[in-house]
Amino acid sequence: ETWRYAFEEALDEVQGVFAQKFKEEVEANSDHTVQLFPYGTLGESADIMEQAQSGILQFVDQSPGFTGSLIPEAQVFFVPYLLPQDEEDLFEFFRTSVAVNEMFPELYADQGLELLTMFPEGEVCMTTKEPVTSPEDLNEVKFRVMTNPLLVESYQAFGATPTPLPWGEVYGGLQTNIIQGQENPMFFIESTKMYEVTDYITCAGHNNFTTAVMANKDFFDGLPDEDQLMIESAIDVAFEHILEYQQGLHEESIEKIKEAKPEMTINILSEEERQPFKDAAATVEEAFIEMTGESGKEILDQMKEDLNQVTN
Ligand code: 6CS
Repeated sequence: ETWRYAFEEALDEVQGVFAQKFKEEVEANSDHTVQLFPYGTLGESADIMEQAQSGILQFVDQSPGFTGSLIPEAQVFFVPYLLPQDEEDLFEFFRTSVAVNEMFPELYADQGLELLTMFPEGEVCMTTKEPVTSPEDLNEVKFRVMTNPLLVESYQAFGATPTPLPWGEVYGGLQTNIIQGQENPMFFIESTKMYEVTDYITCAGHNNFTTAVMANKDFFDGLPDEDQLMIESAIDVAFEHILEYQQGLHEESIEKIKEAKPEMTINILSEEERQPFKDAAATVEEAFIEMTGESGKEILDQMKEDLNQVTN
């Protein structure tokens, strides 16, 4: 049988590298084949999610940045400064988190999705046309965010004018000055040439990009046990592979950006400069609880407990 798997990035970007490893494992350990659909081949992120929910696709990678409208609790990944900056702690969190591995699967299941894994894609940095060292510098900056209300809340708290847009409109939007900023992990800033349409990169350490891979639930539930187990172990292999793949990727991407555009300014904010951004996080956390109620609060509390386990 051929299974169809779509994701939000190119084949040689992080989601694509994960998908290729998954495909390789499935094909080595079963008679099934996996057909990969990189970003753009089947539409935007929202389109591939619909296709996965309706069963046209068996597998989909959609980031919580876009899943927030479907599963509001998934927006927890946009509470600033919640995830640790230390890579080992972060990786261990995704491996062991009760919220990620036990609670979120139930919420995805309610939407007809079997959540297979969540993994980090790297520290998120801002790219803008003017320098940013404080929230004041974001004043009047139309800042593109993925389409979820909490991210809008975040950038409002950071002082900007948040503009939710699908990925496909970002490069052109920056080029034509409809927007003046966006955020993404360094590898993605490099691979999508964001440095061509912005002049400053600012890292405030406020988040790490999280993504999620899922299967259509009816499809998954209908599989024999041996196939389900085979898929789960292919996911485990791809998960460890993608963490290893990302070691040093942030720094390598910075080098490539500097090579492509020597005049690009890359600024890592100091602790002092980060403080006002950190102060804004409390408002965002409150907004998250307001939006998601008891269920969101439970997830947030569990996540904090899970984070405590890995950072202590
Ligand atoms: O910003 C975005 O919309 C995109 N960023 C990444 C790192 N992956 C896919 C997503 O569409």
